[in-house]
Amino acid sequence: MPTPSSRFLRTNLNGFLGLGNNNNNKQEEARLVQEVNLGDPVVMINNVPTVAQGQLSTITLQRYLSSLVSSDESLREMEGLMLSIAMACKTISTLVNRAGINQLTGLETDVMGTRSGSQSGKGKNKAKKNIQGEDQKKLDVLSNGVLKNALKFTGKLGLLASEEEDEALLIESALDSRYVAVFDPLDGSSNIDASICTGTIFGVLEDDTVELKNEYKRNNDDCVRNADAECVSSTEALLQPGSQLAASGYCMYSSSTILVFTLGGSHPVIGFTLDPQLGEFVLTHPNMRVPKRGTYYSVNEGNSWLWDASIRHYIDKIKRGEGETKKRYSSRYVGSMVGDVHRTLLYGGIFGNPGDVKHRNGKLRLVYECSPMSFLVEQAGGGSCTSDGGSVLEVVPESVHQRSTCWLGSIEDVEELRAYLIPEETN
Ligand code: FBP
Repeated sequence: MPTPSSRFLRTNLNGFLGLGNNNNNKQEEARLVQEVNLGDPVVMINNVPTVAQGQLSTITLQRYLSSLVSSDESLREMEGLMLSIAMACKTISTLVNRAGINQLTGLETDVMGTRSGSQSGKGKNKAKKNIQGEDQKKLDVLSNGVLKNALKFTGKLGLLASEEEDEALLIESALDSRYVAVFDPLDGSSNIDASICTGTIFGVLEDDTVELKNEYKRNNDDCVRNADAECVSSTEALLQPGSQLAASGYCMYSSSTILVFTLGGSHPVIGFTLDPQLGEFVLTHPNMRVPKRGTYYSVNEGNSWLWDASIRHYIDKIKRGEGETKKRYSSRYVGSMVGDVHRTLLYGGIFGNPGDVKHRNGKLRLVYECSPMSFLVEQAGGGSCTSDGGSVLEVVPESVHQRSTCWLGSIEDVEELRAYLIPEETN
């Protein structure tokens, strides 16, 4: 991981700390350069990094993770995975920021006609679609490539699934690794050409992956390959309920680039902001907790006429201030799950993609959108449920790209909603 040059830090830290150029300050500056780069292990209380006021941003992601590993060696592989995910998110952040400059907006297309040898040679551009029939944006495909390769090269993953890959991919060089990963490389990409916030969502599952090896062996040490000669897999290793996640998170590309994740168990939900000067993710949110109750609801009301009556009733009540708090709720909806969930994590309230008579299971995908985000929000003290009031984290996926309804946010708001979703007799 590239570290900022000490000359860069010297010039900037002097200004940042108002240090002159005499010797004592040089020692102070050298101590801080050391501290920012690697520095002493971070003081952790219950796995929450605890630093003096104003010192947060001296803790880089690398330093936080190496401190975790120094007290828990079993996290070594996860450290490598998270650093690679962070590196990929930095790259995607640059691609997104420069999309207009580098002509990376718009759809990924196939030139039709030339392939079928038309005389004119001038083929018609046709939008490429992913397996769900959605048009792929150029940045969907690019981000997918960046994250896929970053994860592959860790050597710590045997299998991965992405919104932009038709099938799960087996990583031949790491068949006996401990982890498998799922991700949505650029969520909310329908907003990308308007430079509205988008994000990357990821989840890491543990799996003995013996099955992977067996599948490979069954194919005479080979596998079925896709057009890019990658190994596709039909294994069930990825079809685990969200409650089995070992880690999950997102990276939001907006006015800031913010990486938020949890390693589950007794680990907090933690946030790092990309410092464009240092080129490093630095700690800004050491222990994210969703407020117990909020005053915002975040859902695409354009579909309200198609919703189940119970959902329309709930939204109507909280809008009018006739809900449990008697406070009137305001609507906030970006249309990018990462942006809407990040705001809900910080300010409270409830976000949902409820499904409706036309799309029973809503628009979001269970394995790499709903499960990782519900795992994160529940780890931060919030709640989540499906539109029938059940637990998102207990839904066992039947396929990698299956859709699921999904609500998440402040625990009291989710509980209030569930009272509308679950008929009286079962309450
Ligand atoms: P993708 O871009 O990953 O397909 O994301 C789906 C998404 O854009 C979510 O980010 C967002 O919450 C939802 O769809 C918006 O759905 P709708 O258009 O129904 O409001």
